[in-house]
Amino acid sequence: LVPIPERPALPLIGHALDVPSGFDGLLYLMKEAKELGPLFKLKAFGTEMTFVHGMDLVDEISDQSRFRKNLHPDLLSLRAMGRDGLFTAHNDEPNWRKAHDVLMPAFSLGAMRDYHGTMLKVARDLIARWDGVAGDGSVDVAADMTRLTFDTIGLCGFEYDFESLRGDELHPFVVALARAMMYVQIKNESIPGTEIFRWKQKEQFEEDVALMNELVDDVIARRKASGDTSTADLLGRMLHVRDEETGEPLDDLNIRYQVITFLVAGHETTSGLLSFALYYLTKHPEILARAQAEVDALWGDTDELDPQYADIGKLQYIRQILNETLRLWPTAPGFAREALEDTVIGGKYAVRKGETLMVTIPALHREPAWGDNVELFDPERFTPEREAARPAQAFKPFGTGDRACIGRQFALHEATLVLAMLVHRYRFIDHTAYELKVTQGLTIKPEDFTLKLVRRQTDE
Ligand code: MNH
Repeated sequence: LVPIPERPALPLIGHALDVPSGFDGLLYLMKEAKELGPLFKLKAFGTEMTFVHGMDLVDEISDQSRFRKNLHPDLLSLRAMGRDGLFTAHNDEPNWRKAHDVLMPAFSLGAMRDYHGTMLKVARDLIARWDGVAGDGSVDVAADMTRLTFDTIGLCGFEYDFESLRGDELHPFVVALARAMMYVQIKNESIPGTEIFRWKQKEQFEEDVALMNELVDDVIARRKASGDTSTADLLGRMLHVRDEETGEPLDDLNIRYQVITFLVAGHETTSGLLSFALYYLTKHPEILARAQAEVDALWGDTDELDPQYADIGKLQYIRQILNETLRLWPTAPGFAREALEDTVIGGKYAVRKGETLMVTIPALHREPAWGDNVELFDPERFTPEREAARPAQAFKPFGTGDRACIGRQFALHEATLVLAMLVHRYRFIDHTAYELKVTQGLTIKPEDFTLKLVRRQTDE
């Protein structure tokens, strides 16, 4: 046995002074990953955490017979909002299995057929908004992508229209959610016990959570009162599909937390993915040209697009662009695992039962299996041949095991549709000569990334 590598640490404070906050913290972890080997340990104020990114180790701790999801401190803070919703449920909480079984069919590849029309409607709202700016002002990419993904999950999941794309004011729920997420993030990065100095923010957080709960409870109550028992959307399934094991549907309180979970998990990550993808396309004209050639071949030179469900599977190169974007900047950059029993990993590192093993996904995605030029944006890495030749565990943007992302198909269908439509309709003008700057909350996205747009179709 050998100790897990770590830098020399100060007493009590540990490495806390070395680790910057926000996105610089992630860059720091990626740098340490390169220097310290396949895993390393950081300590701060009496707690310690092991970060893992070596491909073989990640593969080993993905083994469901020895390891499972770990609720790391950030997820525990998020539990104040998500409780026993899918994302923040403890592994042994009965509502996890129940909700997982009830909801899985609603996230299968085939189920995307039901959401396609709604996703398309919201994509058209975005295009109407961008058409109004094209040839003139600029758009804030990440902000508009967030509006898009939020409206999409609201409508597809619960037939609730947040109308974020059609107005300029954000819905109070969206404002409350963004502020609550910020609070959770600041809390996570602070010295334990210092919340007491942020009592005002804590009060605001409690108000925000109450507002979100009330709105969601109201949506649930109105659906129940309507007498509509269809199981076509997520809310319908949660209210009316009985779980096989217990013979019961989910209870109302749990449905509240599932709805909040989907609103949180279903928008930030996908909007970050779309924003990074547009960033890379703007910086790689030859890749953008290939993407345009793909959508033009499928749809022709019309400004009256009517993308079909079946088209999404044909957009192979757009999908490669999205995968390569998720390789470089997986928008949920970490997930954590824990051992079921005290054990040894990599044949030599002792690991205690239950301790947090945090997978630094961007570091995994830059392992030697990816070749020599890992920082290069190259969608060719995701041709079917190259994918088949590479170990599957080299790419884990959606986590692993039974707690992996349930919304993966949903995110990819939505992102493929929207990116294809945008690439088909606009040229992107990098009017600020943008240099990538990333903000990190629980997810990452490009900050202050604005584009000017020019319509490609000449028939206007
Ligand atoms: Mn998603 C879990 C990444 C889109 C709903 N998601 C996860 C995990 C990762 C992840 C990583 C595993 C976390 C962990 O192990 O602690 N998710 C993404 C990314 C995108 C994404 C990179 C988009 C790109 N996720 C979505 C969408 C939805 C969604 C869209 C819903 C519509 N995700 C979830 C839920 C879970 C999850 C719910 C928790 C699943 C479970 O534990 O059962």
